[in-house]
Amino acid sequence: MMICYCVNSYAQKPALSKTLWYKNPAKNWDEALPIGNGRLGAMIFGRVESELIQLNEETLWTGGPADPNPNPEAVKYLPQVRKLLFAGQNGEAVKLMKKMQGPNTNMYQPLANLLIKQKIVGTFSDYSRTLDISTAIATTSFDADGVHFKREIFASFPDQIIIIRLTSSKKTALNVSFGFNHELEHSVKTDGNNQIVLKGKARITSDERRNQKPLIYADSLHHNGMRYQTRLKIIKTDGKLSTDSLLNVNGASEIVLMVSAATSYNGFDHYPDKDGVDENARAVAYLKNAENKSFEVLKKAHISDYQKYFNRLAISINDAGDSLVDIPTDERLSNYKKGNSDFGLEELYFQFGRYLLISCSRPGGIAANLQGIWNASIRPSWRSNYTTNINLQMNYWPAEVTNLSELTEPLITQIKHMAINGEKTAKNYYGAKGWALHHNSDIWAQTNPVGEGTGDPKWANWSLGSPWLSQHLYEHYLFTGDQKYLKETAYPLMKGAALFSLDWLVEKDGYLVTAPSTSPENSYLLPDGSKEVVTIGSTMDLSIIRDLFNNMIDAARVLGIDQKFADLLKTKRDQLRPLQIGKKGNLQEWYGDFEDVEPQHRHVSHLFGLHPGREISPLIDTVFSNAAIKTLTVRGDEGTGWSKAWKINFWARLLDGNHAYKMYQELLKNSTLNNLFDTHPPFQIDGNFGATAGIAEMLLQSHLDNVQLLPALPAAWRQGYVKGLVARGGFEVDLYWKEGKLTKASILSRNGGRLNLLTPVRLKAKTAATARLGQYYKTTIETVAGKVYEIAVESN
Ligand code: FUC
Repeated sequence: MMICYCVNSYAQKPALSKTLWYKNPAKNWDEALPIGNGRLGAMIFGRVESELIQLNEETLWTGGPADPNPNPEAVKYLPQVRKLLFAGQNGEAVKLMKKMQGPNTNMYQPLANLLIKQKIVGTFSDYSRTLDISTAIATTSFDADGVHFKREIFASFPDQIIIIRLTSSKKTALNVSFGFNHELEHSVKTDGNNQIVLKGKARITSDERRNQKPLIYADSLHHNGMRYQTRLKIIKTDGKLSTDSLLNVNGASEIVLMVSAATSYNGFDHYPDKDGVDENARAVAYLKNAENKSFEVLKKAHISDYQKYFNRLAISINDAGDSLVDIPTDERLSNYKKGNSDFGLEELYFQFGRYLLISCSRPGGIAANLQGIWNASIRPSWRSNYTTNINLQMNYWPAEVTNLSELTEPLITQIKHMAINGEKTAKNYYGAKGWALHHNSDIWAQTNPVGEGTGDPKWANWSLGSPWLSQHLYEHYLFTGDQKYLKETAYPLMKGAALFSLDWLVEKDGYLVTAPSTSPENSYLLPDGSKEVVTIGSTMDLSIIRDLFNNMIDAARVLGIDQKFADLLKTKRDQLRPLQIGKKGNLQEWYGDFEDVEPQHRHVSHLFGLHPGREISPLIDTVFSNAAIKTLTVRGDEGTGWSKAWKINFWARLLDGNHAYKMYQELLKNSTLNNLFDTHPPFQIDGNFGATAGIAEMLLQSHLDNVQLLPALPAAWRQGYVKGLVARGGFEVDLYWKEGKLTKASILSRNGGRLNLLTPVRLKAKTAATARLGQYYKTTIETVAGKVYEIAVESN
C-alpha cells in the first residue's frame, strides 16, 4: 500500500483507523493539519522544501480590558424602545436599539509562521503526511535521492512547548534552515547560533475602531497592545550550526527543535502592556524546563497526557475498523461526497471532534473560540471571537457526554469573567440586577451589546447570553454530581443570570415576555409586507429563561437552599408566555404567527426547547414535538456547517435516527474541508463539535429523567459499539448493538443513585424494576457508587 509511515523505524505505529493522511502537501491552510496543547496551536502544511507551520497562542488577542460603560446614553432608551414595541412601531424601536449598542469585540490573532527550508537533491517520492489522533502526533515523510526523511511534531501539554524532530535515514543528509515571519509588526533576531526569537505586539484595538473619527469608544486606547514572543531553539543535532537571518543546520541526520511562546496576557481585567506578565521570562522558562529532556521522554509524557482523555471513549460502526485506511483521507471524503458509504470516516470524524477539544481547551486555559485556537489571519472572520447565540455553546456540547468533562473548565472560567463584566453591563445598559451578556464576547470577557451603532439588532442586541450559558454551568453538575461545585461556582453565577432575567421580563397580554426581543438572526414579515427583526417574547428567549428557572429550582432543591427564591422563580416561570403553534403546524418563532423572510434560515433558535433545552420531546408531548418536526421540515436540511450539526442534535432528540444520520452525511458531504475541519464557510470549529455531540446524542440521551440507550440509531448503522459515553447522573455507558438492536450494555455508576434506563427492548436485569412507558421499557436500578452493571437483553 501507499502509506509509507509503516516503514519508519522509530515512530509508535499510528492507529490507522484514527489517522488522517494525505499523499500531497497542503495546498492551503484549509488542508493543513492542526495540533495543539490547549494553549499553543500549529497548522502543519507538510511541504517538502519550504515547510510552513502556522502558529497560535490562545491568549494573543487585540485590545485590552473591556470598558464597563462604553455607552452611558444607552440606559435611557430602554423604556422608549418598549413603548414603541408595544405600540407596534418596530421600525422606530430598531432605530433606538442601535443607539443602545456598544463597541464590537476584539480579535484573536495569529502568533507567527515557522518556516523550514530543506535542500533536497532531485525530486521527492513516497510522500505522506499524517495526523494520528490516537497520539496527537503529526508526521511528514518522503524520500529524496535514496534517503528517507521524516518530520514529527507534537504540542505537549505537560511541557507547554511544541516539539519537532527531523530525521534522515542517511547520515549528513539533512540541510535545513529555520526562520519566522509574521504579518503583524514584529522583529526577529537570532540568539546564539541555535535560537531565533520573534517579538511583537498585537494591535490595540480592532481596526475599524482605530479609524473611527471621532472615536466613540475611546477606552480601548488607554492601553497599548499585548506583547508576545515566540522562540525556536535547536535542542539537539549532529549537524553543523550557523546563522544568518535564519538558523542553518548542515549535514545532520537528526534535528530536535522546540517552539516556546508566551504573551503578556495577565487576565481579562489587566492591561496586557502596562500590567502584563513578563512574556520573555515565561517563554524562556518553558524552554529551560523542557530542553534537558530527551525527545522520547517528552513524547512519552505527551502521549500519556493526551491519551488520558482520548482513550476514554471508543466507537465502532459496522466493524469498519481498518477498512479503507489505505485510501488518503481527502480521497475518502471525496468518495463519500459521491455517495459511497464510509463508516470508518464517520467514526474518524466523530473522534476528531474529541481530538480537537482536547487540543484546544485545557483546564487553566482560555475557552475555545470560533476557530478553537487555530487562526492564520490578523482579521479573521467574525474576529474569531466568542459568538454566544449558538457558537460558543456548541463548542462545548460534546464535552460532558463524550467523557471530556474537565475540558469545560475554560468555559466556566470565561463565564465567571463575563459575569463580572456583565453585572456592569446589566446595570449600565438596563438598570437591571444580575449579569447580562450579549451576542459576542472575547478574551476580555466583553458583555455589552455590540454593533457600534450600526449593527442589525437581530444579532447585535440579543441579550440572553447569561441564561443560556447558565445551562452549561448546571449541566456540568448534572454530569459530575459535584455538589460543592454546584454550590460554590454554578449556583451563584446562575442566580446572577436569573436575577437579570427577572428584571428583563415585562408583562404583556397577561404573560411575562421579553422586550425588546430577537430570534437570532432571523427576520419576519408583518402582514403589510414590512420586514421586521425585533419582536416581543421570542420563543427562544422564553425557552432559555424557562430552562434557567427550571435548573435553578432543581439546584436550590438539591442544595437545600434559597427556597424563597426558588418559589419566586416557580411563580414567574408559570407566567412566561407558553409555546405557541402556528397555522402551518410549526412551532411559532415570533410573538405573532408571521411568515419568515428566509424560511430556510440557518438558525433554528425557536427549537431551543428541543435542543439544547429539555422542554420539547416526543416523550413529553407529541403536540410540540410534531410542531418541531414541522419547523425542521420547513427549515430544510441545508445551512452552514454548524446549522447542519445542530440539526443532527434536533433529529436525534426527536428520536429520528435516520434523519439525524442524514444531517451527519450532509455535514460531511457539504460542510467539511479536506483536513476534516468544519466549514461555515469559512472554517468554523463549532460544526465539528456540534456533530460530535450529535452522534453521541444519537447513541445516548439523558436530558429527561431517563438514560435512553440507542435512542436514535440510524438503520445504516447495523452493528457496533460505543464505550465510554457519559450520562447525566454520572453513569459511564458502554453499548453494543447488532442488527439495529441493543444487545448488551455495561454501565459504571460513578456516584451511585437511581438509574432509570429507557430502551425499546426489554432488559434482563436482576434487582431491577421494569415498567412500560409507551413503546419503551423503563428499567430502574438503585446503583452503588463504583459498581459496574452488566445489562443483558431479553431475547426477542
Ligand atoms: C452567528 C451566525 C453566523 C456565524 C457567526 C460566527 O452570527 O449567524 O452564521 O456562525 O455567528
